Amino acid sequence: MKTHSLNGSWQCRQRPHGDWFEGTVPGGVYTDLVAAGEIPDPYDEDNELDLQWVGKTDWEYRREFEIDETLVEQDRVTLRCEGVDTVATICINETDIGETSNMHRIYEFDVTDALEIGTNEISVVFDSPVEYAIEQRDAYSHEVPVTQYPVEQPARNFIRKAQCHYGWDWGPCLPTVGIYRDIELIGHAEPRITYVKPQQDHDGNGVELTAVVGVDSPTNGEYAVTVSIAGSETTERREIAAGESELAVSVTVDDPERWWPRGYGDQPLYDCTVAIDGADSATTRVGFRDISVVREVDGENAESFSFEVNGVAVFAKGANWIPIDAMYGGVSTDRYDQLLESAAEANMNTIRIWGGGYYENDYFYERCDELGLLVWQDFMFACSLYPADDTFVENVTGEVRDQVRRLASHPSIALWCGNNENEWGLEHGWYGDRTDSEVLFDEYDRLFESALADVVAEEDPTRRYWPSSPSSGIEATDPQNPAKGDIHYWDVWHGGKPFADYLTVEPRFVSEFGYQSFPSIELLETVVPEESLNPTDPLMEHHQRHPDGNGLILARMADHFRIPFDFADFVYLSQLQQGFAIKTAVEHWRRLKPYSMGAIFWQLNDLWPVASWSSIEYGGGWKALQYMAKRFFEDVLVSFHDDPDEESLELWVTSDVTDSIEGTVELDAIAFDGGVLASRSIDVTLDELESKRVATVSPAFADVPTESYLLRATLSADDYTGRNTAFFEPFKHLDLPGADVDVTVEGDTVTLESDDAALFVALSAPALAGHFSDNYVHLTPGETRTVSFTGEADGDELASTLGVTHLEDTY
Ligand code: BMA
Repeated sequence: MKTHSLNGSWQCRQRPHGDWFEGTVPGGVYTDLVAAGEIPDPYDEDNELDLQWVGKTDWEYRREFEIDETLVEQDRVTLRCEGVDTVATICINETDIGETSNMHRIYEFDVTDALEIGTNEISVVFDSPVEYAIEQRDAYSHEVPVTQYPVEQPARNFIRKAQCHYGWDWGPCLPTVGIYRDIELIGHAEPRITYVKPQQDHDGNGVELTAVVGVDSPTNGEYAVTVSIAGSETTERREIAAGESELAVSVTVDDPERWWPRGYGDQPLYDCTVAIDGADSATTRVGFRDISVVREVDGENAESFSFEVNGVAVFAKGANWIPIDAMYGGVSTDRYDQLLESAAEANMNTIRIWGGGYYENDYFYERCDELGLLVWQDFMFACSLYPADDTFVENVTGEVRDQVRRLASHPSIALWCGNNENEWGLEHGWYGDRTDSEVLFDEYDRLFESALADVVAEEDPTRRYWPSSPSSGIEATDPQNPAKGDIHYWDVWHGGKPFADYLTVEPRFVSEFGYQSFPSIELLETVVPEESLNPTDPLMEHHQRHPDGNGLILARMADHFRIPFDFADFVYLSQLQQGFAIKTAVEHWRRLKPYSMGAIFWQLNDLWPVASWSSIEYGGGWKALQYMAKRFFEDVLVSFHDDPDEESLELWVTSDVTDSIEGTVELDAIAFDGGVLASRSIDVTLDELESKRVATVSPAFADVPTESYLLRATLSADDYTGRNTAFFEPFKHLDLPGADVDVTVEGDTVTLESDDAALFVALSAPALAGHFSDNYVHLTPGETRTVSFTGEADGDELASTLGVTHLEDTY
């Protein structure tokens, strides 16, 4: 077999007669236009609005390449395209060799007769994705409704392209085109392996691993096929017919080390090699784990929903993932490392790939395998209804087949989910009263309850197909039933309800809930001038895509904080508020385990500089929420349940540890200006994976005003420590005495000390990429805390850039 990559430098032009400029593959046209100096940065100010023509234009990419007889003389030469975005005609030496119409498919074309020894030319001519979607919509038998966003292009539901390329409530509308993944020629005379799906069957300590192997062969023949893994090996002879086929060979492995989600154990990975003797071989990495989604009926219209890995019920803690950049060209693997390692460092064990982007690259899933992050994988449909005629169904079932075959080997993938919020929109009448609603329901069922379910059953019987997020299951009609399946809980953001509303919700699994904040000033200054740094400045509003976003943030800020007059304070408080909202929800839902078994907040990352629900801003900086997540997702959590209707407070300990644990919680009531008002030590013993109330406390003291002290819980149980704090008045009413926070920096270590209580003490290192081991901490009077900085800081750099602020600075 011989391969020849066509990645690298190409030329690009506007069709039909634009000037050629340099293009990059893998990449996209917006990135190439910026690099060539043809357009300004689309993220800057409101340039996006003037750059909509790019998506309305046809584009052409071309390059020449040299090949010799060792490739051309193979029996078959295939052009393999891992990702073409989206509608394109591909020519080699001016002969059409194929067409594409789905960014999410892997295309292979037989180009055996199109190639010549020596210089060849390939061109990829892209139709405007905007015009194409409109044409498809206009040609369809009826209107298919779609959710709309402030800056957008129409009819995204009629093109199989990342839906957020058409604009979202956190993202720009930049409907790019491009060859966004690898493209190569593969020549072969013998069978070629096209995919390997290692399917595991766990029986006691042993695992039977069946390698299901896709083969593409120019001729008929008989071959020895060997599968080897972890010291075990099986060889069997197989007839392989000309054309595409599938074969399966099983091997039994005795008692391999198990792969676990982060927090429950290690992530051993084994190479699984499939060799077709004399022809081809392929190695995939396998993590041995038995995974299922447990659904047990436990009440009327109630059913559990939880991931079970190797027999252990795993509480899913994590965040939603959107595409890493609105312009995917030139995104380095470092950025994936930074985000996924940040997720793991914040004690997450689950990432949900949301259905409005694209199936991630291989590197993403490899890193999730290594880091122990379970992946909830949506198929790429979001916040819309979709056409479901034969052509569309064939296109999307092909897509799902391609992607399941590509990704099935990853131990991290926990379930396949049909779409994001399409069922919710349909069942809850998002698109108004329609006389043809029966047709829309039928089309929905055809796509998500039948066609995609069938493909998953054929291609990957080892994982559950879940029809939508949120959903209560196939055929259930209330996708937001908290007692069944997963829900998206948005009443506190979109519904404007107070944070305490989270405490009224008892769900089985929450796969979305979120609260917005603003990113750092340093990031905003990369896209708006300094004089625009005000949330309602027109340019800033361009970087806030939720129409009510600023109003919701400000209204809630007035409940909790003193209204700031300084933009830096506003950013800081918006982040505290976001962190506080999500903390309230997560701690509550963790306390409810095992009834509740998942809290996946919206959203981990951003794809451009914007006010959004993310915990990590564009560029990788941690917002307050990311630091708070590290604490509220700890393996063992100590938390207060503050029921607004009760005088007393409940103290809880929640364990995700598979051993029993034993220790104490020290409770201290501490006055802001020094002095411990009361202390108490509570012995705690928890069974494995248990969550329980360990005490009820009455925090009131005669003669001590409630705005002048806090209650601190410090847990120490076996190897686990944790801390939490309760306050008895809104933050805006606390009587803070004017703390002096002393900061000492030595290398990458920062020591903080305060005379009086200093709340939400925030360190920043604006010029440096990186983050602190802890941040937004409360310092009690006289307390010393040491944190370290991980990132690009040498010598005195940290000391010279370090900033510190705390709540009282905003008063
Ligand atoms: C959700 C998501 C996204 C959206 C977010 C914030 O429900 O599925 O579509 O961006 O809410 O509005």
